[in-house]
Amino acid sequence: MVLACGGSGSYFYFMMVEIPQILADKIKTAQHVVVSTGAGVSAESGVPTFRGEDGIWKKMNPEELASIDGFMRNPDLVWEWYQHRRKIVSEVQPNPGHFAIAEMENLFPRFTLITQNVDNLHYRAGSSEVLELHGNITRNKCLDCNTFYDEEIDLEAGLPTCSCGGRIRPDVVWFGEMLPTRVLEAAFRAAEDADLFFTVGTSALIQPAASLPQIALRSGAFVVEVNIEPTPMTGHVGAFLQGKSGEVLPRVIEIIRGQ
Ligand code: BJW
Ligand code: ZN
Repeated sequence: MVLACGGSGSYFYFMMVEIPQILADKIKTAQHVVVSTGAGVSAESGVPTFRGEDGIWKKMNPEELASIDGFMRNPDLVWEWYQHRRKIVSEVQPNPGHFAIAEMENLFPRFTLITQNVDNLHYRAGSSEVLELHGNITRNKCLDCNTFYDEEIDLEAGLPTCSCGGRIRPDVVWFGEMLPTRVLEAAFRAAEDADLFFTVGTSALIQPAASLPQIALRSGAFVVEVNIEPTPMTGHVGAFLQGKSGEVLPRVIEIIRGQ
């Protein structure tokens, strides 16, 4: 809500986060709360989102950078891009949205956090368990034998290879690739079981992540969307809280705490 007040011909605008009463009531009785996040939750930390005017895919081609075919064609380019993004995520800090979500896990009988983000910021904010649907940019794995490698990559030493001879790649999920089965199954189960489901900072376009709030809706959950702008989910949710997650979610915490 935008509140305008003024005097002597000048106006000052204050953004206020208005939490509808129905959501405040759901919050008080919720048994299993699920939060599912996308790139928007990290935008206020300075991590670029993918779509929209300033999104990564405005300047970069997802088929070249986020697909196995692109990696096989030009591994140097893909590695350089991931090393660049690793530098970004290592230099930024979690924001009040991440911290509010981390706090939520102590405030409900059951809580599940699901993210499409690979930036590790939920863990850095203190969340204890995160269902990372699209992997984690801080890890690497072998393309052939799936061995994980935690060591830092130095591209000046050449492209990294596994002891089996296979190519090492970032442990993230590219287009056309299956999501990690156990993580995805756990996310589906949580969406089916949730009675209050928050979808935060995602354009709700990428499957299968985009189907999670729909599953929650079909299973009877109250679904809340937090986003700076409407998405294909907006017309279906119980409440749309338009605003930055770093401002809206701390307000939700105040409601949970009864303030
Ligand atoms: C704020 C904010 C603030 C800003 N506060 N909000 C046809 C052909 C081929 C494939 C498909 C097809 N149809 C469907 C598919 C499947 C495909 C898909 O969904 N494609 C779509 C294009 C339709 N999906 C897949 O391929 C997945 N695998 C799969 O389905 O396997 C089975 C299968 C295989 C083959 C065929 C069919 C089925 C895998 C998807 C992997 C996605 N990978 C990426 C890259 C990860 C690695 C990396 O980071 O490098 O994941 S792409 C990118 O998009 C990244 C994200 O996790 C993902 C979602 O983006 P997200 O988080 O929603 O970000 P944005 O930027 O889109 O939105 C940000 C939002 O925040 C906006 O709404 C803003 O308004 C908002 N915002 N600031 C609150 N401060
Ligand atoms: Zn290997």
